[in-house]
Order: sequence, then structure tokens, then C-alpha cells
Amino acid sequence: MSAKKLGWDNFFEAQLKTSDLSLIRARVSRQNTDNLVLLSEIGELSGVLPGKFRGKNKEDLPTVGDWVLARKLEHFEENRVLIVRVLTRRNVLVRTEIGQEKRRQLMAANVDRVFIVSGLDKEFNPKKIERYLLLCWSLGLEPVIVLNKADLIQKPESALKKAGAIAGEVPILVLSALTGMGEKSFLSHFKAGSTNIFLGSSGVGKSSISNMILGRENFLTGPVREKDSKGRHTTSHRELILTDHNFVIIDTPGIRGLQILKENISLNAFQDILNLAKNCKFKDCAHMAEPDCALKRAENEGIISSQRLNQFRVLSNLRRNP
Ligand SMILES: Nc1nc2c(ncn2[C@@H]2O[C@H](COP(=O)(O)OP(=O)(O)OP(=O)(O)O)[C@@H](O)[C@H]2O)c(=O)[nH]1
Ligand SMILES: [Mg+2]
Ligand SMILES: [Zn+2]
Repeated sequence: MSAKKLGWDNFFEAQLKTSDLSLIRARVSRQNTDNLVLLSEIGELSGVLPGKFRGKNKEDLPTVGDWVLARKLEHFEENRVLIVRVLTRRNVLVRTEIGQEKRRQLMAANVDRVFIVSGLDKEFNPKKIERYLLLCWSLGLEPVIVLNKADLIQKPESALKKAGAIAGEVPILVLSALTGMGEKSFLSHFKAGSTNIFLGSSGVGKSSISNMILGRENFLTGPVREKDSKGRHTTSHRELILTDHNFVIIDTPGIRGLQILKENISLNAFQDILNLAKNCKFKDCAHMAEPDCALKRAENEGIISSQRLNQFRVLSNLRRNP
């Protein structure tokens, strides 16, 4: 398991001091109650946190996808390591569920691509997909929409049209984890060394898709309810795993109802647009049809793409009135 295949790159390399060179670089694969399963160049390790982490904010503790530096201790059994440091994250996916707005839950850190999975059965709901898109855009992540269970319908055209209406330029893939239909084109969306996460409701087939990529029944899958195609929350843990294709995937438990909270919407990924907007004639410019709008101008001149400008508009509107 080379660190590069696990997603190590210059962003993390640059955080190393000379004194860190003797430490083990490892990536968090899974969180158990009393240890963290880590993947590293020397194989799978069991990581424990020293006391200094106890008083820390929950969101600063290592989560799935984090890179940590660890060391072996003499009295430790083999494969057991002490986590010394958590490297700064490139990004972190946080979710809040409808009805539990106070509970922010970290889903994963250092993600390159989000695959928003939806089932082409009774579960299919474009409004739901839209909330996942907003989550990705606010993090500056490029999502891909996966319409799974294509074997259950004769023609995906109507669903494709509905998804297309909210997706903009986001790729929409039609797949069947059951029959393997669409697998080849699906796999072309994964880059070597990248970290990919599957998000969606319970029962849409996230674990089945993970198993399809791995070519073995690694993750447990479970049946859905006949009347509404809802799953039974079969997966209860997030887990990061390295595939034979040399990219990383993260299987996640089904999300009940993704909530987009005003305070969680970040425009950090739109710094260039925020800077340009300082030149708009009106301070409260909505960047739609106002005269002398610097963003419209930049769009016309091809400095910013219409797609990103739209994402920016949707997100900044939501921040004002969700
Ligand atoms: N017909 C059909 N069934 C599928 C397909 N993909 C998954 N399923 C079935 O859908 C059910 C749910 O699949 P899972 O992979 O467990 O779904 P999940 O998204 O991981 O669900 P949670 O772990 O509960 O979040 C299982 O019975 C799968 O066999 C598909 O492409 N076609
Ligand atoms: Mg699952
Ligand atoms: Zn403007």
C-alpha cells in the first residue's frame, strides 16, 4: 500500500518537519470505539490516541480520511501505534440531518470526489439530489450523480431529464451494481490516487457499488422495503478502503434527510468570485440583471464559467434566506 495510492500528495508532504520523518504516515480507514484502523505503507495498523487529544473539540479528532503521523512504542504489540499528529485537512464533509440540526457529524476528510447515489426505483427524488449538490459545491467539490438500479426500469430517459434539470454540468451516470451495466463508464470517473465517497439514502446501493468496484463482497448489503424502496440502514460505519484500481473509496451509512444549514454554507471555494464581486456597482448586487455587475461582465468575458457563477448564486441566496 503506497502512500501515494492512498492519496498522499504534496499538500500533506509540505506539512512534514524534519523531525516527523521517523514517524509513520497513515490514513484513517475506520473509527472503532477504542481504536482507529489505519492504512499505511507497512500495512494495516491499529491507532490509539494519546491523552492530549481528550480535551479537544470533537471535530478536531481524526476522522475517516484523515492523514495522521504515528509511532510504534516499545511495549506496544505489533501493528499498534500511537497517533502523534493529525495533518491539516484539505477539506471535510460535514452533515446535518433534518430534525437533528444541532448535531454536526463529520463524514470524511480529504475527499476528491463525491458520488451522489440515487436509486432508479421508488427512492428516486431529484430534490434530494439537489441538496447533496449544494453540499458539494459549498466545499468546492465536483460531484458526480449516479443513478443506480438501472436494471429495474426500462428507460432511464425521464429520470435523466429530471436529474439533468438540477445538475447543470454535473455528470449523470446510469448504473446497475447488480448487473454491472454502465460499470466501465462509471470507473472512468475515478482517478488514480484519488479519494472518492459514496453518499445517499439507505438502500440506494452504496455498499453494492463499493463491492462491484472491489470485485468481492467486502461490505454487507441489505434488502429494501417493497412499498417505498427504503433501505434498512445496513451500513453503520464509514469505511475507507484502497481498491485494486489504486484509488480509495469510502462507503458510508445512509443519510436520513440531508439538511443544508445556512451557517454551514461556505463560500470559501468561491474566493475569486467574491473578489470580483467587490467591483459590482451595487453593494447588494444579486448578480442577476443589475446594471454594471462585475460578475456578469466576468462571465461574458469568459473569466468565470456560467456554471460556477450559478453555483455561487444558489449558495449565496441560500445563505441569505434558506
Ligand atoms: N435491482 C438492483 N438492486 C440493487 C442494485 N444495487 C443494489 N441493489 C440492492 O439494493 C439493496 C440495498 O443495497 P445496499 O448496497 O445495501 O444499499 P446501501 O446504499 O449500502 O444501504 P445502507 O447501507 O443501508 O445505507 C440490496 O438488496 C441490493 O442488492 C442494482 O443495481 N439493481
Ligand atoms: Mg451500505
Ligand atoms: Zn453583481
